[in-house]
Amino acid sequence: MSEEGKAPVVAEAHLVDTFHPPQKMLEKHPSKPHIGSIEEYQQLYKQSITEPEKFWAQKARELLTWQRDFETVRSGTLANGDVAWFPEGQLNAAYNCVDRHAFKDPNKVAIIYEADEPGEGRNLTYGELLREVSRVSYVLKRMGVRKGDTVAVYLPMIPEALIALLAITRVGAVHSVVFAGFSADSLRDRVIDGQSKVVITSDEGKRGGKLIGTKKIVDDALKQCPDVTGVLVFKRTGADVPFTPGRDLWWHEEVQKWPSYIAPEAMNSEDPLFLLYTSGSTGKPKGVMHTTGGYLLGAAMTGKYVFDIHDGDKYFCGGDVGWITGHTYVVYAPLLLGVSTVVFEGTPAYPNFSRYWDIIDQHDITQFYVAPTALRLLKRAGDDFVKARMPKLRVLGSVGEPIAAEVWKWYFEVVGKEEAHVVDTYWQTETGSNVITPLAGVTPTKPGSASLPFFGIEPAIIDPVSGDEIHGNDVEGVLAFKQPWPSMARTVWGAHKRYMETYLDVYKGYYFTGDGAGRDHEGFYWIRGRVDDVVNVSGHRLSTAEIEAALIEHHAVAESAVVGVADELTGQAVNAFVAINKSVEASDALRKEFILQVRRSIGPFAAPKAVYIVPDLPKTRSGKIMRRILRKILAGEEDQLGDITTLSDPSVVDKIITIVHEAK
Ligand code: 6R9
Repeated sequence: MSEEGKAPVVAEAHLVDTFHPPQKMLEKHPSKPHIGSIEEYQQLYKQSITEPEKFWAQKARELLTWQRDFETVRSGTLANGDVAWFPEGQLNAAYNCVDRHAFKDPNKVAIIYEADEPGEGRNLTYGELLREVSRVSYVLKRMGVRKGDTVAVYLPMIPEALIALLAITRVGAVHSVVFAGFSADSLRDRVIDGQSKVVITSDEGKRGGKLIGTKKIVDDALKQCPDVTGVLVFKRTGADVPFTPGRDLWWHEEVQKWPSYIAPEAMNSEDPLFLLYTSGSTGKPKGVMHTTGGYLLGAAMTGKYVFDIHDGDKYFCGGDVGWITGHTYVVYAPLLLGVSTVVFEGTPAYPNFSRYWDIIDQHDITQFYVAPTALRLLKRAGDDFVKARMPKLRVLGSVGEPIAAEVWKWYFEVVGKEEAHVVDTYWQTETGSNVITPLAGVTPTKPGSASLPFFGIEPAIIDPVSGDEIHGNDVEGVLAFKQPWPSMARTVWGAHKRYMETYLDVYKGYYFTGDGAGRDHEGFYWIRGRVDDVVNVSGHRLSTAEIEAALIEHHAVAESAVVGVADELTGQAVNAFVAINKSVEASDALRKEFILQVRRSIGPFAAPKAVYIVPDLPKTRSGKIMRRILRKILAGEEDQLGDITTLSDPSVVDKIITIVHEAK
């Protein structure tokens, strides 16, 4: 540990180290961080909370290009669920991400494509991006896509995914990306719920040397989507895939027919920009809706201040465009700021565990952003794989789940060589962009803490029992926000009531995150994880209810209960308890079938790591499944089950304990 990297231990009471932005990071900086000091952050933060309209109006005009200026900065309230930002303003997302940079410097690299096979990638300049986006915009129009229509995107991580998104926004349509690891059933549900008319996909995908039959999955899904009139197919591998005449079109054939420029559609600031489906604690996935002006401002602001993006930077976010991290930090933040963004098709383990570091080294990457699950995997693989020098790397971001102190330190010392600032960024699909996070080059950090609120975010720790806000420091509770911020989700598609119930009615006047959190004696925030039935596997949000619903579809399943358990590699893992129908026999084959059922119904990433076939589930007399008891049993804490006499049949507990022990 170098002296520059480490400050004296301030947080003595908590025995945690505080790390200041490393001196070497500041030395290799092309100029200096956008914000000069922690005091400057504090002053600006205060302004963003006490004079939010003044603060955001200035930032919105500085970072975005408006076709029509706004008059009102913000209207509506959290309590009413009718928040709007810059309502009279008009702008276009693709114009802001592409045109304005292409006009200034068409030869600047916009996309660095790293294909699955090393060496097979290519670069796309802003000029090329503008031409590609324009041509695809024409194709979409020709396919009948109009302003306000939804277009589903089911693509691997290739430049065409970004081109597709930008073309959709250019014509004023709404993108709804479905992660290309979702099953046909999940895709079908999202296409139907989002009312998508057109789907954009590829013949196949390629990841970690394996092929993924994306077109086939789309074909399966669309058997039950009569409203989809067109499918645009990008040829990625050249595989022989079935084509439905009148519905399917080849991307490469269509784009040739159109000119290389089309004017962007002027959109109202509050027009929807995209839907992104995410798991909640109950029922089917929610189509979280983001609007144009506010979302783009959140992306640009956090790109600029959290990652300290400067002109000429090369930004690499390892997230998939199927998740919010890919939306905001592969596509929007870097392109809004006019820098180069890496689109990485592969995995961190292919062809070996050095892949990320080789990419960073080869392309002189300045900022890298990834989930702790990948870091745990790479840390376990061994330090020998981190041979690359990575001389330009200044910022190392973490996202999606809490990062353990040992992993944080490994990231800082072994990957960053103590020359890069680690930023642990807390946020959600619904928040649109980072909300509690250090600012690179500015905020002192403590491993495991997401540190301090971003501009405009006024956090509150709430007592979950009384519902009252707990003031002061050194407190624990659930995390909520007191003020609306520009990039917050505006609704759940077609289910505004659900939006209100999930986020805004829980504690009136606050936005409820669903996470537990603590605020330490210095005002730093520590995210404790979900307080609802959401499991976080490798940074993927999964709903236990959704997995249970998938299991129930199997004819042998009478009832099931799914819980998340701590897992060394994936953070949490899914474990399922299944009570089977009397007529069937428990067997390993049946357990495999249950796993397959979840893979088929949701996607491979949701598959339970363990399935326990049990005679019955622990239930209260009113029939509520006591998942808490199952969690305790899995954690080996059978002595802490509490009072089980209120169960309808307390004897099942011992039987379940025996089954779990035998399986382990
Ligand atoms: C961006 C993203 C959101 C949930 C969130 C929380 C967890 C995200 C975190 C974190 C601890 C961090 N989470 N970032 N927990 N530290 N830095 O992941 O969005 O997929 O919607 O998940 O992820 O539990 O509520 P999303």
